[in-house]
Amino acid sequence: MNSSTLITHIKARHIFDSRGNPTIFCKVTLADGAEGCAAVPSGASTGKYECIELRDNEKAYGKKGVFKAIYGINGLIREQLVGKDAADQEAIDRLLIALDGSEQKGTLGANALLAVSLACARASAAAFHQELYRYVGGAFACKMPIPFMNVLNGGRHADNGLDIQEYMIVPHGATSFAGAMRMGSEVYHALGALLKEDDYRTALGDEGGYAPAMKSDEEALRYLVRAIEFAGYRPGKDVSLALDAAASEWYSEGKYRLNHRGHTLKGNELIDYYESLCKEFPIISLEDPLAEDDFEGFAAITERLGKEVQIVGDDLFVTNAHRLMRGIEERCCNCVLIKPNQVGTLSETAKTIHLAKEHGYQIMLSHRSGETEDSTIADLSVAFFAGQIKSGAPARAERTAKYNRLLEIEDTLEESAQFGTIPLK
Ligand code: 2PG
Ligand code: MG
Repeated sequence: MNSSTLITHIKARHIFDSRGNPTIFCKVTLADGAEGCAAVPSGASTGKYECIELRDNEKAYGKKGVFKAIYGINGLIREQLVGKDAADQEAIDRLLIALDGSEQKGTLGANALLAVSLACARASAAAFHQELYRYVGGAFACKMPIPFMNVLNGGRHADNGLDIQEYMIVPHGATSFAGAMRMGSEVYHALGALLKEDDYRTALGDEGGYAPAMKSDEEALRYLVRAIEFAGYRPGKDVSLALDAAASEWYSEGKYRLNHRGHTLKGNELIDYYESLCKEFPIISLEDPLAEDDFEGFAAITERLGKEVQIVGDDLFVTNAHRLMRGIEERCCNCVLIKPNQVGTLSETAKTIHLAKEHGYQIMLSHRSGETEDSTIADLSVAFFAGQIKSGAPARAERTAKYNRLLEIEDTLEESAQFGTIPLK
């Protein structure tokens, strides 16, 4: 036990996220005066197996207040955690889980638990005078992730009628994180210019990407390829494409209803459709191509496309080690999306990552569509040697907070920094 890292105070209050909804900000103070703060994000296309985000469900803030969750932190959690060692992350997280006592963390709220869990890690890192990525990842944490930038928004993140939620560019041809950001930002602006030229609106969606009312997924993808070329890069060589279909949103009674296409598809027809998109466009990664309960469909698409294309489980796994274990057994996906707020504590996030790595899965750290200026996922991507991160477009402060933090880490690492590689295609 290290007496300087004992928790002396915990204080939570509410702040606003990028969609203008309340969320939790928490500060943990230790015996030596070190402090750590964390703010939690919030999703829109939330998986039904995610841990529960506790909201007040009262008139104020359109039922989205977080006062109950804050009350839990400033009451029971503070009472039980003061005097405990913030450097013992496992023990802190175990205690938080026990205090909540429910399967999906709906008693105190996964939002409350995560705010405290991350603030403890940050406070302890500060007490040891270490950067968070070093504190969590150790001396060899030097691998910079490839950014997956969502430059065209659809689905629940925009009101343009596009079925696919995220159209991402992946500048894997760069040799450094800074170089990848340059490519991504140039392509993003090229896309804006092309859309403007064709009289498409250039208003932005929730994740900072453009949200034009396009006729089809194919048209959106054609624009992305043109934007890559217009910016002077080679599609598929310097910059490739990735999609997050968020297909749970389309699923009902065994079928997938794609509003834009105006028809309903069976799982195998949807896989045919993805296969044709991957043939026509330089797509290297497909996230949530099928719905969260469709393990069979995920196994089928992984078998059919998984050697060439990364198949990412988000709503399917919800950063949960048990769900991932089932996916491993049933051969679903080859990459796991990691969102700490889906599971509620840093220790459980780490456990899922380690399980994924043991079984040869790739991992991608991820933001949520409702974000804050907190940049913890940037540090975690380096700490866990993730090699991949998605944090929206290279625009809007809540998105760039993560990218800018990674630029800072790369700059600090100097020669030791290594840039991620894409294992497929
Ligand atoms: C996703 C996320 C983040 P949301 O589906 O991957 O891009 O969206 O936070 O709305 O669940
Ligand atoms: Mg997703």
